[in-house]
Amino acid sequence: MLSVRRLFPITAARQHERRLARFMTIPDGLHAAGAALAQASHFPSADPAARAEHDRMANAIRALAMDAVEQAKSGHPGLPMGAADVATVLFTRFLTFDPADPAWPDRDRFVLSAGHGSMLLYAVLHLLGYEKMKIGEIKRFRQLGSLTPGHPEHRQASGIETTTGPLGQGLANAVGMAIAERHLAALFGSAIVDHKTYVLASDGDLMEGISQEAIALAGHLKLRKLIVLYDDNGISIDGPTALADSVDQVQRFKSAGWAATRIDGHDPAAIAAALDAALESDRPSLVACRTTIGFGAPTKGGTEKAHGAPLGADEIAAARARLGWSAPAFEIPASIRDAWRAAGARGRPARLAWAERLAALDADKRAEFERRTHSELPSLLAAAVRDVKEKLSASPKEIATRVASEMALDALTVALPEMVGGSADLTGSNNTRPKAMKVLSAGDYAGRFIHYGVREHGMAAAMNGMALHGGIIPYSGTFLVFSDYCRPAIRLAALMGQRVIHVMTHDSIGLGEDGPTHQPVEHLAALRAIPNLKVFRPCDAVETIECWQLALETTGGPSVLALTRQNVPQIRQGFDEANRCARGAYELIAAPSPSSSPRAGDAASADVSLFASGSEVAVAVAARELLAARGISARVVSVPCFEHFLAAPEAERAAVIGKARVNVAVEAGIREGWDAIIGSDGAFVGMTGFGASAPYKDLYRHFGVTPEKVTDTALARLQGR
Ligand SMILES: Cc1ncc(C[n+]2csc(CCOP(=O)(O)OP(=O)(O)O)c2C)c(N)n1
Repeated sequence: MLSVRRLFPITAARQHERRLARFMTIPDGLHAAGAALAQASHFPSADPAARAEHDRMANAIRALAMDAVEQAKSGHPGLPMGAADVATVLFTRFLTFDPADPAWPDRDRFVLSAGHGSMLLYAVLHLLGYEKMKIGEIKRFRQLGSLTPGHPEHRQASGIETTTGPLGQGLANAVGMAIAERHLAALFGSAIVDHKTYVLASDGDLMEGISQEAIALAGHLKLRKLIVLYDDNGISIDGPTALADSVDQVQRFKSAGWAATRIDGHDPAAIAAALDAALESDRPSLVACRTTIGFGAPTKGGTEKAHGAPLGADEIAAARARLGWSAPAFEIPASIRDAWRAAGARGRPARLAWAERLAALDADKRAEFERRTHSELPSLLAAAVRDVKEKLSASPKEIATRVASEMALDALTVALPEMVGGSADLTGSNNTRPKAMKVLSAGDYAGRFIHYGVREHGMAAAMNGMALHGGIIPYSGTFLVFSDYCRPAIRLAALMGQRVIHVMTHDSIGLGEDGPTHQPVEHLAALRAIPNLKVFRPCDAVETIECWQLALETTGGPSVLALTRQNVPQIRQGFDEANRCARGAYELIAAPSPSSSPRAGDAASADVSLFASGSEVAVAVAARELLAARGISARVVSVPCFEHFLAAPEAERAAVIGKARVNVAVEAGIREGWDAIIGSDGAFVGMTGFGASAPYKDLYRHFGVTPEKVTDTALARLQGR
């Protein structure tokens, strides 16, 4: 049947239409079953009135999707129309939530991974009675400033759990949400944390590579409360999915450790039965729901023509007739609206009962739960940072910044129990697992360290899901060069303003022998180009703990900590309470005293300002000495975070940049981005192409990222002035 259907989707569409026609002849009076439908525990498949009521409720989604896309003159009607039956059963009978409190921590999560079908979500939220999702928002679909952008954008207040659009991300976010649920349930008990994560995923979601990383991790961790409804319509943009795909998704999920089944996605009884079974499963569940894209549209339904364009007035009129939908555009008949509202009201008693259980919880535990769900940092953070700094001041360390990061984590993860760490199979290299941290596994969800496997993309997207879920600060590790494998998820974390922290070690040619495949060159610049992402590159152990503190305090966005493999000297000596990295760039070493140069002594009159980040700060410090030996005064400015620096007031920035005759920056990466600090007339010492395989000191010499090169560059510039 599958192959016939995929080869002849229109035939399949017609079959669905015929079945639909059987239900559309029921006269209006029989629809009075209304809200009673929402009360039943199982779908009364034998009850024609209840079935008709279901159809009318599902058709409300279809009508709103057709109308909104038509009015916007763009959008995707096919998925909302095809998946309307699935969504109706899920939202009216299974999902636990309360529109009156969209952020209720113990609500079930729903992720529309196929974000292009956004009108499905907007229609459902409107129908259920989410306060902010008024009909005016539906009418302003895809317009500037509306709550109904082209793809769903995370807004907890209006019930959108995550931003989706790049296919596959939502599914992987949901895995993170399901991990968060299991973890918090293990800590706070199932009376306080006990909810499901539902996903609606499309063919495209499951074709994307990230889906494999996500489902493999979910299966391994036995995330039994994760339920994926697959909108198995066999159509994508180019036509039948058979053009490019012949995977048996049910088998694929099964082999990843999931329970998986295939049903008719237009049969509410089958949908309900599959969901009932999924709720009993000891594994995550896939329900592949056979649907017809654009269900109801007479000529475009079942074809790619329904996917991503308005159906047109004639097709909409014909679809309305077929569906038995006579209400004008954007109008929902009162009986149907009431039935949806009744479904929306289902969760209120559960929420109130939960609030009572929370109130009855031990006071300390309750305070901790609330602190974590409100993203409040504990007061212990400052003390932990101070403690590490004092230790480093008493006994300075020449260590790699990745090792300094481990030292920081040893202290921070004790102070912040909400930190959940991990690594994409580079735990020993990334130094992200403090010795005392237990592993989170299917047998122990209370653990706090996740072995993500070699799955950088899935890891980064799951971290977004954990942050979105709340109660957790996810951090993890990989090599900086593999930030490319995480980039789509990091970009979404930045767009959504989610606090996730990526430890990315082996941050330059300084990693040495692994060679150019592993040596990031353009990555710092590429990451700095992402809006609302902070890229920290500390120069030593003291800056490392300071950058960690700043990343943790950045509640409104993600951070990357770029850390060295190789040892670096501790340049920051002596105890300094202030977090100097908070300024993004600061004068680390002033120009030498005036005795060695008539121009020396202050930022304004130094001959040379040397700017550097990370391991190259030590290069700049050595260059300063070489210049001093030649009677040239140079100051060193450490630049651990462009984003903090560029956000500082102009006068502050000008003071840090100074007025030396020559500005030179040194970083073992490409120049891109540095002009904002050194000016387009500044000199840059760094990389212009890929690295090479050799011991790292040889590489620094080979590529000229050395104190001598910095010195020569500065001298040449001074002579040219
Ligand atoms: C990562 C990514 N690549 C490409 C797209 C563009 N795109 C949007 S929907 C889609 C495929 C549509 O097929 P399917 O997922 O089956 O959705 P349906 O046609 O059933 O609505 C594509 C390629 C995207 N949104 N994300």
